[in-house]
Amino acid sequence: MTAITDFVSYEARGTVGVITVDSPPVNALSQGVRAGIQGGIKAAVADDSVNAIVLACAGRTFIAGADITEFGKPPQEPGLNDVIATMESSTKPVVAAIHGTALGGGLETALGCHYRVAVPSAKVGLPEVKLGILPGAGGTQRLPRVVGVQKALEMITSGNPIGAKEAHKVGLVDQVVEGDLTEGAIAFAKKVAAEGRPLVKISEQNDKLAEAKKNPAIFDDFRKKNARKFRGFEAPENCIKAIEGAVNLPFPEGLKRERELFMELMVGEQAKAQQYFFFSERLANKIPDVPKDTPLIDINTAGIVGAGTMGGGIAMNFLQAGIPVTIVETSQEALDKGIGIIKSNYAATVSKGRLSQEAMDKYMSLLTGSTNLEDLKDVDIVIEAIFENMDVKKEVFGKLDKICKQGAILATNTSTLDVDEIGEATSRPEYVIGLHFFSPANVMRLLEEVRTKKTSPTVMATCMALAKKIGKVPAMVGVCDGFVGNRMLAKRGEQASQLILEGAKLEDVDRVLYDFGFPMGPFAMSDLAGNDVGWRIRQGRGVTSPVADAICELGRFGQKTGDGYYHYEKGSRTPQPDPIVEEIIVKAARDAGINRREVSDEEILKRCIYPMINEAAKILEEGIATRASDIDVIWVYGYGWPIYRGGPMRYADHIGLENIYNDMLKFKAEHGDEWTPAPLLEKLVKEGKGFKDL
Ligand code: TC6
Repeated sequence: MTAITDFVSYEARGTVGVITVDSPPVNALSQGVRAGIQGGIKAAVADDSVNAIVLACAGRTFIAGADITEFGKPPQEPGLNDVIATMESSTKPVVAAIHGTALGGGLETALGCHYRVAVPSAKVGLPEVKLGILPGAGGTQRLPRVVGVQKALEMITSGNPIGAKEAHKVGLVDQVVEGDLTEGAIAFAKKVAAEGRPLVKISEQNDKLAEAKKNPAIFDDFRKKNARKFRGFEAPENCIKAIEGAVNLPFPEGLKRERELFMELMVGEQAKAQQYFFFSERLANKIPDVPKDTPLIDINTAGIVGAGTMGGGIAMNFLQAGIPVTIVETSQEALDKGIGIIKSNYAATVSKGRLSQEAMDKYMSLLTGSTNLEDLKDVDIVIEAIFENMDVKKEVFGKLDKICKQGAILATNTSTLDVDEIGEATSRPEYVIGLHFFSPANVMRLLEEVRTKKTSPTVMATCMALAKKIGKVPAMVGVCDGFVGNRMLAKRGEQASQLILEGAKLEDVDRVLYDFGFPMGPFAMSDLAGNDVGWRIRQGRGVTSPVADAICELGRFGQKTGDGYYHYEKGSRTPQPDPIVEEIIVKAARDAGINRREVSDEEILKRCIYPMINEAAKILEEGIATRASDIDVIWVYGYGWPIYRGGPMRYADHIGLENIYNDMLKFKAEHGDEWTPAPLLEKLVKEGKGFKDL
C-alpha cells in the first residue's frame, strides 16, 4: 500500500488499483483528500499491472462532501473540478464504491467516475441547498444527465438523499452490491475491463436532457409548484438556474454558469447563516460538563403518562424508532380516544402514500395501552405528559418513583413548571429531567431538554443520545420560567399585543413576521394553537391581557371554533380580518388611554424581535442556555425561525448589537423600563463584540 497523502492510499489488488480515502470522521474533501484522489488516479493510470480502478472509503461512510470547515478560506489546489476532470479522463475505468453516504462533493466525485456501485444501505444526494449553496463541482450539470431533469430538480432543490435501491432504479448507481463492498467493486471493475465496456463520461451524455429541451416550461412549472417551500430562500432558485444551464448550454459553459451561480450564493448572508447553523446544531449535542465517554442507560422501552395530544405525539416518535411504548391514562375512555388518534394519524399518512400499511401495523404493534401506572414498573424511561399543574405532577412523580425500577429515567414534558421541584417529589432527583417536546410532537424536530440542579450526567447524556435516536434535535437548557424558547416567545407576544393597541393592524403584525420568514405571525399562530391555552395560563397566574382575554370571553378560541383573532370560513384555514376584533382592540386601547397611530413595518419588526434578543442575553447571562448558538437551534427547530437567518442570536450579530442597543434605548424613552438593555448586551456593545464571541 502506498500513501499518496496523509488521507489517501493506493494499492494494486490483482489487476485493479484501489484508491482508499481514510479521513475521519466523514472523509470530507479537504485539500489532502482532493490531492490524494488525484494522485491516486495518476498512480493507477501509470501502474501497468492494473487495467481498472476502484475509489473506496474507509470508516463509516463514502465521502460526505466538501470540507465545510474550509468554506470561506482561500481555496487550495487542486480544486474539486480538477480532480473530477482527472478521474473522468482516466484511460482506465474508474468505479466508485459507495457505503454510508455519498453527499455533495462526495456524490459529485462519484459522478466523475465512469461507474458506481453501492451497498443496499448507502444513501446518495446533493444536500448543498441546505447549506445555502448549490453543488459547485459539476453536480447540477452531471446529475440531470444521469437521472433526467425532473428528478435532478427534485433532488438538488430539496437536498434530500435517496437510497441505493432507488439510485439504482434511476440509473445513478450501476449495481447494488451485497456482501463486501470493496470485493464487489473490484469484481465489477474487472468485468468492465474484461468486457471492454465504455468509459462513461457523464459530461458527454446528453440524451436525458432532450425532454426538457423540448419542454422548457418544466422549470417554471417546478418553480410554481414549490413557491411556498422555497419562500425566502435564495439557493433553490440558483439551483434551478444552474440546471437550466445544463439543458441549454454545452457542458463546459454549463460548468461556468454553475460556478457563477455558486459564487453568488457563497458570498451571501444566507449561505453563511446556514453553514453556521450546520455546526450550531452539532455543537448543541455537546454539554461542557458531561464528558463524551459518559456511560449511557440502555433505553429499550418507554412509558408515557397521558394520552392527550402531546402524549400521543411523543409516543409516535418512540414507535417509529422501534421502541415499545406503554401509554397510561386515568380512564379507559381517554385511553381509547388517545390511541384512536395515534392510529388515525398513521392511517392518514398511509392514505397519502407516505407510510406503508406494514410500517403502520408494526408501529401500532409496539403500543400498549393501560389505565394502571403499575404497568410502567419495568420501562427504561417514563415521560409524563399530563396537564400543567404542579400538585398533580408531583403526585404522579411520587407514585412513579415508587413504581419504576431503579435506574429508570423519569422525565416531564412540562413547558412551564419548575423541574427541580418536580424532581424533589421523588427519592431520585438525579434521574429526573425535563423533555420538552413541541407541538405537534411527532413533527417538530426540537427537543428542549431541561436539566435540574441534580440531573446526573448519565441521564443527560442518555437523553441527548435518545433524542437523536427518535429523530429529534436536542438542546440542553436550565430551569427557569418558560425555559429558553417560551421565555423569549412571551416577550414577542407582549409586544405584538401592545402594538395592536397602539394602532398596528393585527394582520400587519402577522404579515411582517411572515415576510421575515416565520411560517405564520403570532396572532395566526395563536388561533392555530388555541387561544384558550394562553388564557388558562394567564388565569392561573392571575395576569390579564385585555384583547386576548376579551376574545376568549367571546369563546373565540381560534381555528377550532371558527373564530379567534381572525374569522375562518367553515373548513378553511385562511384567516380573514374580522371587524368585531377591531372593535375589541379599539375599545381596549381607549380604556387604556392609548392614542392610536400608524405603526411602520420596521417598528413592528424591531419591537417583536429585539425584546427576544434582549431576553436571550439574560438567559445566557443566567447560564440557562450554554451557548448563543443553542438558542438559535431552539428557535429554528422549535418555532420556525427562518434557517437562512441562522437564528435570533446570529441575526442579532448580523444587524449589529450596537444598532439593537441604540434602538432599545429609543424604545425605552418612549415606552419605559421594559426596554432596558440586558447587562450582557450592554457589555458586548461596549467591548465591540457579538454573541459569536462568547
Ligand atoms: C459540498 O459538498 C459542496 C461542494 C461544492 C464543491 C466546490 N465537512 O453529523 P455528524 C463533521 S457541501 C466537515 O454528527 P452523522 C461534523 O461536524 C457539503 N465536517 O454524524 C461532526 O463533527 P464533530 C455537502 C463535517 O453520522 C462529524 O463530522 N455535504 C462534514 O450523524 C460527524 O457528523 C453535507 O452537507 C463536512 N462536510 O451524520 C453533508 N460533515 O464530531 C453534511 C460532517 O466534531 N454531513 N462533519 O461534531 C452530514 O449530513 C452528516 O454529517 C452525515 C453523518 C450524514 C455525513
